[in-house]
Amino acid sequence: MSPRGAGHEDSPLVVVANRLPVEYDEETGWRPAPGGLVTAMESVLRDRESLWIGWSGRYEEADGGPEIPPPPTGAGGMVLDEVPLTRAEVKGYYEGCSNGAIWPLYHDAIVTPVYHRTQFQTYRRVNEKFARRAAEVAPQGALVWVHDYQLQLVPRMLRQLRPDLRIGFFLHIPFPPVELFSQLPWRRQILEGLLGADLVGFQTNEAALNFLRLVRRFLALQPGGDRVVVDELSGSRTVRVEAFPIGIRAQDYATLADEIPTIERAAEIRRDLGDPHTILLGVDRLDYTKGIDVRIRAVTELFEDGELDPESTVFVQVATPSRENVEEYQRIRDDVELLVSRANGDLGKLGVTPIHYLHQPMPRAELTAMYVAADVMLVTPLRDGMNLVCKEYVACRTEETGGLVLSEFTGAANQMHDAWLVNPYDIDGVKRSIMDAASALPQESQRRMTSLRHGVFEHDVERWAADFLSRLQGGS
Ligand code: ADQ
Repeated sequence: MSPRGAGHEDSPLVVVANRLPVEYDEETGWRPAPGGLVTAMESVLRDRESLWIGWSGRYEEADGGPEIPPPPTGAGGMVLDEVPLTRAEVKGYYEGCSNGAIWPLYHDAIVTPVYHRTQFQTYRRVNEKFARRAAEVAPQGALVWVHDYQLQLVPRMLRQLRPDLRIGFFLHIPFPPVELFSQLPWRRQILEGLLGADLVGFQTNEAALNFLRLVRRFLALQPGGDRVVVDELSGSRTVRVEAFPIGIRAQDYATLADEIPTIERAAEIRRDLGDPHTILLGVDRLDYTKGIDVRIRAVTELFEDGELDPESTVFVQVATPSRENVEEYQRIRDDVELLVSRANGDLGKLGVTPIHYLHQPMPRAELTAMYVAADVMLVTPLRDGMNLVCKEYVACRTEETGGLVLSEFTGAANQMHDAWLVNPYDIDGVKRSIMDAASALPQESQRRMTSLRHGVFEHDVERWAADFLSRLQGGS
């Protein structure tokens, strides 16, 4: 890999993502949108000509709607460019095709994907909108970085409109094996769409290998190593396919964790919870892929078996509301809330609540104080592209204490060998690992945490972005 930032400062950069890094609120106007992508991109967008194309979260009205100012300028002077979407487009493209079909299929079909032809037509139309917009505004010879599963057709569409651009695509979620992907009625279109890029990036090597196998199987191409040669009217073109595991701004988390108000807030959280000996913590978007139910079941059984004592251990689960218009998300919310209230009803006493459940987004500072307060972090997804929460926890453990229980089925598990790794389908195994992490000797916890922290700081998000862009620019 080339050194950070080297070799790609000169070309203008265009980011194409489903969402802009800002959203419009009728009362407060434009405000920063939640989400890690913008923080991830900030450092590479600083000091270079850049443009971000995405949807703002507001719906386009048939009559033009109320007068709303254009999005403000983003971090580092980045220009924000809004792709307007109608309510029907968001329903078909985002809620339907992206989150009802592609998201579950790419996550091991944990819930059954639902394929609707009309929703795919909307997906294609919206991808065309994004591609046309990028083609209109991208400076000559720019680098264009397209993000995620909502926009898999964009690379090819954009190449047809603007062959002068260098196009990169990064998938933030898993990419499934042949046996699963083959279900997709639009498998050819998606593979061809992605191959429109010069560089296709995944979170893990397994995902990249899955893609290469699929290209061989369904497009009859013969990848050589991480390269696929595609024949086009204008001649042949080489596409690179590689893993770029995403990281976090580790130093920012560590700095915030060490600030006095954070330390005081962490102590206050512990007091508010009744000064327990052990705090177990889960933090996720409320999504059926995250295995929130798995860890609630495991912890509940440990309380029932008497291995954990509700007088001295509490479990706090923070869940951000997510995709609330999609039916499966309403169902997982009900399931989780039923499990929590049953456990508390059966195991609690007046003044003793074994499981604290917060269904709300949380400011970064509060989340950091939670990470500082927690003795054991539970991250048990059934499948996850990477998972940033486990990296955030580790970055915040500046005293090198605490334990991480981590699902083998996260991208992060490939890097974080010193976590207590678990198969989330094996509840007894999860229970054992929770107990091992909670009762580990201080030297053992510290050995593991030191090693985990080293990895998280070494592979931070700046490095991720710089590596991707350097490769896109043509670095070897
Ligand atoms: P997500 O599925 O959203 O990301 P994750 O990587 O864990 O999952 O990121 C979640 C982010 O939301 C974290 O930064 C976390 O701090 C934040 N968050 C969670 N709960 C919160 C709360 N209650 N309040 C405020 N913030 C909260 C997708 C993929 C992942 C991949 C990332 C990045 O599914 O596999 O790691 O993109 O590529």
